[in-house]
Amino acid sequence: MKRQKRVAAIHDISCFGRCSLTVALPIISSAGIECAVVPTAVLSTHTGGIDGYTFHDLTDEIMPIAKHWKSLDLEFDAIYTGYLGSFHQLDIVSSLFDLLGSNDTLKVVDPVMADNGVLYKSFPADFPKGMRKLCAKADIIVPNITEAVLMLDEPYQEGPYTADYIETLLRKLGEIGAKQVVLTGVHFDDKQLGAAAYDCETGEVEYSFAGWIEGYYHGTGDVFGSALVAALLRGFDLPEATEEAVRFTVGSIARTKAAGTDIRFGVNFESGLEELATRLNIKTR
Ligand code: PXL
Repeated sequence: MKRQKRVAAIHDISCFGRCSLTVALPIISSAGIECAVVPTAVLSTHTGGIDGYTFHDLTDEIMPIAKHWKSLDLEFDAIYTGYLGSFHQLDIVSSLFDLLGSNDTLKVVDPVMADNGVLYKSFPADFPKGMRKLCAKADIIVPNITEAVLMLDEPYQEGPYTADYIETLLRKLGEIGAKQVVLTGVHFDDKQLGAAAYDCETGEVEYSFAGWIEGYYHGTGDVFGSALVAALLRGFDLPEATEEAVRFTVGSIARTKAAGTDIRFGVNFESGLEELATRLNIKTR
């Protein structure tokens, strides 16, 4: 039997609301991949539209956890980062990449900080500059369109977009330094929504779309990123992994919409895990 793949997922724990680690851990595990976690903070809920949340910062725990793992000679096939709450955390996670990453470690950075044209209110206006620096150390970055334009210091434009606009964005994102880019929130009309997978070396772009479901459902970026990481480690190439992540995310949104759940409570990804596991286990490398 092949050695089981191992991911280090570095996100906060939002105790309620299905995002960050409460999403990454089950999704990655369901694909048969070991998921070690570095919790960067504990919040009672995420910060997206829910007031009064508690927040306990764990920045000072990050390097001690990483150093202990290093002393155990643990190796990671991927390091996957999401919501990081401060410039200090960005710097620490950058050091963690150096400490725990090897040439064989896939570094996936989802620059979680904004959506729908606006920076989350917990971040200062210059935060995208710091996130851009971390993205430069990644192999794959997974921004949405808002995060992309903020890192490129460009104005946000509402969709629908043209292929020319998206591919120009992808090329500029490629110049940040990662080898591959997955841009989410891509739409050329109001019927389909999806993602573009871009290989910076070959310049190849592949799109994956699914039927558009109205409404802004919280945590979908983390569902998408986690499924993407899981598929990549199961041996899917970037366009294939992007397609799996789009399918899984849209399925999760559709179930949530059908149930009439509060959009702030995250999406029902749980009921899709069995199908995801079946689809991803088809390929093993
Ligand atoms: O899903 C992204 C996310 C993760 N963690 C926290 C958040 C958000 C988005 O608002 O607030 C704490």
